[in-house]
Amino acid sequence: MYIKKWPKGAMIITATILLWLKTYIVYKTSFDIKIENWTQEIILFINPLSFLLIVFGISLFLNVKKQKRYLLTSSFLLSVTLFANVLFYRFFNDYLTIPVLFQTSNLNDLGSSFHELVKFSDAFYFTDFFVLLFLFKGKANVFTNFQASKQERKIYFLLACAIGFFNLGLAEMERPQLLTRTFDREMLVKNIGAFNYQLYDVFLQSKSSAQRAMADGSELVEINNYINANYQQPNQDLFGIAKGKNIILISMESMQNFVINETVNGQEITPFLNQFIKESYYFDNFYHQTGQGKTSDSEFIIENSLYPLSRGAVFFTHSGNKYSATPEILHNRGYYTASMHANNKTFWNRDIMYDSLGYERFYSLEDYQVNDTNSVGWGLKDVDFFDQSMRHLTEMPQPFYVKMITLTNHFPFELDEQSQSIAPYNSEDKTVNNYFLTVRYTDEAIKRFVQQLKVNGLYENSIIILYGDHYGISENHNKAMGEFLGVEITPFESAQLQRVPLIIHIPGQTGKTISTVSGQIDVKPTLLHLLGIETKGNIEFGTDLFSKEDKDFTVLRDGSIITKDYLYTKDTCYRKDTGEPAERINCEPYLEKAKTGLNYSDKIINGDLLRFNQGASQSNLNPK
Ligand code: GP9
Ligand code: MN
Repeated sequence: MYIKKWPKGAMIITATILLWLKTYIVYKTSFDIKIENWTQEIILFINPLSFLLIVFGISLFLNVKKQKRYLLTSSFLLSVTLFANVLFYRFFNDYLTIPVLFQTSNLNDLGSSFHELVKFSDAFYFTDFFVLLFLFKGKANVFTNFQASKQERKIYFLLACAIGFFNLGLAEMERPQLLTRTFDREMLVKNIGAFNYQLYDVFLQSKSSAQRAMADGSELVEINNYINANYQQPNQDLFGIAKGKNIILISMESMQNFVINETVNGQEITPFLNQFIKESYYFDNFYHQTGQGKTSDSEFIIENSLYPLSRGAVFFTHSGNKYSATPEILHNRGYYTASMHANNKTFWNRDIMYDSLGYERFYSLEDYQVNDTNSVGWGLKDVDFFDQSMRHLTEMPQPFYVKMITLTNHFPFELDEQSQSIAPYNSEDKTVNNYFLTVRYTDEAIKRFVQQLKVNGLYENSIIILYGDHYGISENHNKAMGEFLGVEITPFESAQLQRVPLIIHIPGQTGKTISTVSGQIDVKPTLLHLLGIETKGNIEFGTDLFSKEDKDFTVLRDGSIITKDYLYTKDTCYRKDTGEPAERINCEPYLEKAKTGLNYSDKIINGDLLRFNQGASQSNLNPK
């Protein structure tokens, strides 16, 4: 059979076109990339091209024999990278970063979630590779062997770079300062493409490693000035009101604020919390500020009053740093400190990080009896978790500071039928439907726990702080969420949905709802002041929530800003009362402040700057 050979160079072009088109199809089908105009669509379409041309172009330097092997291998590896991003996105609604890749212990534990994520049809993600394999190795070998001349290579790479610069130029027009403000991975992928993004991430990783090596304490002067300028006086009526009391901090998995005082099919979703907030301080404008580190980020923010990182989980990337976290401060003041969470102790690198945070004891999976009947989804059910934890609580020395992390209300929100006490929501979205069931279940578990605290005589001498760790319903579920809430989920609504409940119960205090705009970053100074510990001089980015000074400003990790009257997200300033876009100038004053705060916090973490600050903070002093 005579096969007509394709022109020289066709090999690279075929490999490029196949992967290029696939990448674009994956963008459109597997990621939720919002496109607002034609320029953005063009950017999205062309953004894989220059990268692929350059990578595949390397084959022009190889001898004829090695070219095919090189093209096949690189095409396969790039497809794997893309597919890994697809899987990661399904679960986290976010793109991969190198630090996250090394969190293999977490990936192992994904367990039940993993089955939900990988489908048989996923083999389609490699179609282009099989086509390439067939063209290269099959009988139909249509390619001419070709050794490029110096001149040809020059023209080729000049062209590839020109396409790259054209792409960057368009992107810079659409999104000024794209590379300097990388809080938002979606923007990056949308503008420079999934592959360049991954490359850029390698650059960021090396930069952060270099930062620690180069740091000396001098940056702290400037940071301290910023922090002192933002310090807020404690409320004297409440300062020290909880002195010597036990602290029970409960992290409520994926608990968003919209479920509070809300019903599904006419039934309350959180009947207990709705009661409990009446006898507690309840903050209904409180935002989570987590990034890729999810639960661990929330723990980090709450106990350090520092922002988490914009990529990766601090618990992994900087667990060896020096911190001055709440458990350490309280331990130095005679408290017994423990964390309780019925999951593998290595998940989120907790076993290592907890030492740096000052925990004396971590009650992890091995301290709980977990079997088929008392577990569901991610592991031990919340009711059993609290039951078993109670035994540890009653035996430990007082005063104690204990953090308890719930788990049942975790994606994909599985729950056995006997434990369901309300009917699911009725929409096309299974995740949203089931979310209410597990929230309702966790509410019940907390109710029983509080009853047990009373029975065991711990209720009256303990401060109970409940907070939602991060969102549970991602933007993948906007349609069903929109139905439930009766509004269209715009970027404005999405940002508002990042509110999580914060409930502080102080024995003897009557309840009050506080609507100040605030975030997880504010919990540490608030708690320390309640305990009568001064925080002036501490390196913390939050402020006391009970302070009488004006606050009403919070920053999310993606750079979104919420103030009393305005909300800034995805490069747009909105009026809060109407949700309509407002003049950018209204948000402008906060933008600079937010950026400075996030940058300083990053500097502290990347440079491990607190190691230069030993003994400086008052609250860290050991009074003994
Ligand atoms: C795992 C639990 C859940 O230990 O904290 O983690 P998440 O996926 O929510 O970060
Ligand atoms: Mn979580």
